Amino acid sequence: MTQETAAATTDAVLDREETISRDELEALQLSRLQHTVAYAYDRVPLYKRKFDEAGVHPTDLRELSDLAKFPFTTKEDLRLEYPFGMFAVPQSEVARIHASSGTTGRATVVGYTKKDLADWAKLVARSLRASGVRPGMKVHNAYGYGLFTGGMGAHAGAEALGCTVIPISGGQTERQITLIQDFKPDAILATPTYLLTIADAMIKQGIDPASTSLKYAVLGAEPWTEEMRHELETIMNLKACDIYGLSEVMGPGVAGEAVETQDGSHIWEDHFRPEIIDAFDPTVVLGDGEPGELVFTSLTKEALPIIRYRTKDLTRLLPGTARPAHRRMGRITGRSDDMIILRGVNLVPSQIEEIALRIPELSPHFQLELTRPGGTRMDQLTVKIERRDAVTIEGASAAARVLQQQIKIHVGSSCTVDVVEPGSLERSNGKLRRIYDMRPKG
Ligand code: DLL
Repeated sequence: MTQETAAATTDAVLDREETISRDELEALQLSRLQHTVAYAYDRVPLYKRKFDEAGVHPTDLRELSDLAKFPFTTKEDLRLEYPFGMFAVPQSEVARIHASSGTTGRATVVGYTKKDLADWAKLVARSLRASGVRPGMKVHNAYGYGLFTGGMGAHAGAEALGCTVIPISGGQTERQITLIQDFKPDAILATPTYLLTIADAMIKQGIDPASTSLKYAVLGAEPWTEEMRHELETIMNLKACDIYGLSEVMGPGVAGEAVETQDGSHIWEDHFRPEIIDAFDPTVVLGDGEPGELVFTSLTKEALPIIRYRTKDLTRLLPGTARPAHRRMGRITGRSDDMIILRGVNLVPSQIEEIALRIPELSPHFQLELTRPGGTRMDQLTVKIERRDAVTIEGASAAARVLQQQIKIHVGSSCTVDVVEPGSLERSNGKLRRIYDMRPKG
């Protein structure tokens, strides 16, 4: 697609950086990257130490591919430098702090200067606009507010775009439904599984989720599939687009999907330089189109510059379409640390979602239980999945057999499928936990 047609497919005024050529973008990336590595080296002792140990210096970065010479940054680095060791500015210049929940260890803390917050809001605004949201629209923001970057990040972006923001946060689903009915928002921002919870609760109240005022949903913070998009768009009668991001790199809005193409999120490459590496041999940087682990380097951040951050998210880079200069990312198929290795076969929850949603008797509500039955050393996977409301017990057991076979064919794992009553599995309030690992520890 040429730049002119890309701009013509949208009625919105785009940022200049959204319409520049790839050459211009890469020149901008190089100068920003050179600045960022020098800035990080000069201001953050951890980067100085790591660069020195690796025998690289910021002046070695002469072209974009030189980035591969620099060491990676991991979540562990942020944890070791807890809380503020990786900040590149004095605390008095830090305008806001966010943190990850720290369910798997110490929280990771991230900080923003005033300029970082303005850039973040601009990129979320850009993402929302790409997904169909326009100034003047009412936006129901159901991402959690607080230390999680979702709520406040999405909020600031919607405000910057010129929307009327309804800051409901996550949870209190009944209240969400009342406000959707009374305030008549045009767009909803939520995790895909929480939107499903809302739709489900509407149906229980006798409200048709397709009858609301909602026309756009901008969904992220957890993996979701094309099948889930189809499910949500159908039951809610809206357009659902992806938004991607992570706290360590910024928060939501690192990448956003265009509603006219719905073909994956465009990474806003004027602010972030992405790479894909082999998750098992990180020295190998893979080419566009090849699947691997996503790595980001920030290009403009002041409080927390981040160099080659290993996201653990598995995806691939694709050429830009609706925003030609900005590469897209394929769907996140999963996280390398969410991968179940079952008798030598790798499996991520999205694979189950994809297969299950093609079976009409089965709902998108499922969880994966890993056990090691007594006396054996064999891991056992049980897929617990709710049947759809109108399905009979016989229909459900036939569907269970189909799911089991399909998982065997497409994933290569043998598992048990347990089709359960509608409404019996835990519902999402935000990021949904899919995996329940009940294997003995150690
Ligand atoms: O989840 C930021 C965010 C908030 C993104 C709201 C989008 C919307 P963290 O809590 O740091 O930040 O979690 C980041 O969530 O590494 C991915 O594994 C996952 N993730 C985020 N967006 C997507 C997405 C926020 N669109 C981690 N698709 C990331 C798949 C996603 N996974």
